[in-house]
Amino acid sequence: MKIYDTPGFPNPARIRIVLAEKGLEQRFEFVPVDLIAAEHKQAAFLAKNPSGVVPVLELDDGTHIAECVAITEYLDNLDGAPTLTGSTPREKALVHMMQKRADDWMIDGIGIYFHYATPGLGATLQAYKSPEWAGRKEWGERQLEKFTNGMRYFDGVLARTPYIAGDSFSMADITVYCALLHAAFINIGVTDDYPALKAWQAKVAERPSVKNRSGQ
Ligand SMILES: N[C@@H](CCC(=O)N[C@@H](CS)C(=O)NCC(=O)O)C(=O)O
Repeated sequence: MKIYDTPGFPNPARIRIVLAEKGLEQRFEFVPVDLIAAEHKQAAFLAKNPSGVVPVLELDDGTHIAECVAITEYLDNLDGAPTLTGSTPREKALVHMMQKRADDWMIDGIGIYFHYATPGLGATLQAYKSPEWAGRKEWGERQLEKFTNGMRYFDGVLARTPYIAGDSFSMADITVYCALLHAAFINIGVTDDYPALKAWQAKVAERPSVKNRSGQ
């Protein structure tokens, strides 16, 4: 099986952490995609994922699975412990609820801010993101507000529970952690205003799957 991704980028990191958590890395070949050159916006890649984003999982029968949540579900059901998407109906529901918040508020929030309110990944890719329009930067800035509100929300959650969706580390933790990686890349750190989030971030950073993952 193959994973098309771009080492060092936040959404690819989500899947690399999942693979490391489950001890599945050796079963996959990583195929690099050049985001800066907009390789993911060309026909060959769009045939694999019409959304034009990485990562994409390619199964041995040629099936392509895009979207980190879908890829994580596949990997979680494939093999290996621990479970990252919940075991009981209650756990599964809580993981997915938190995952949706982590996606919308955190990883998409910071990603859209980066691409719309800053020069993003440079001129070649920006041409594919959005043509110039008056409200573009303001809309990007709004996404930063959403991300900041998300940090406040998750700080409150983590003041009450050890992990985002309760007692166990899950894909929602991985998503929030990778959103914070993206934020750190553009010099937006977790300040002392968010003590529980900051302590959780330091704890997650020490997990072998995070610390020693491939493609950093
Ligand atoms: N919802 C997607 C998001 C994937 C995503 O945005 N990936 C980024 C890399 S971190 C990307 O490909 N960005 C290129 C672009 O937006 O043009 C997922 O869960 O896989």
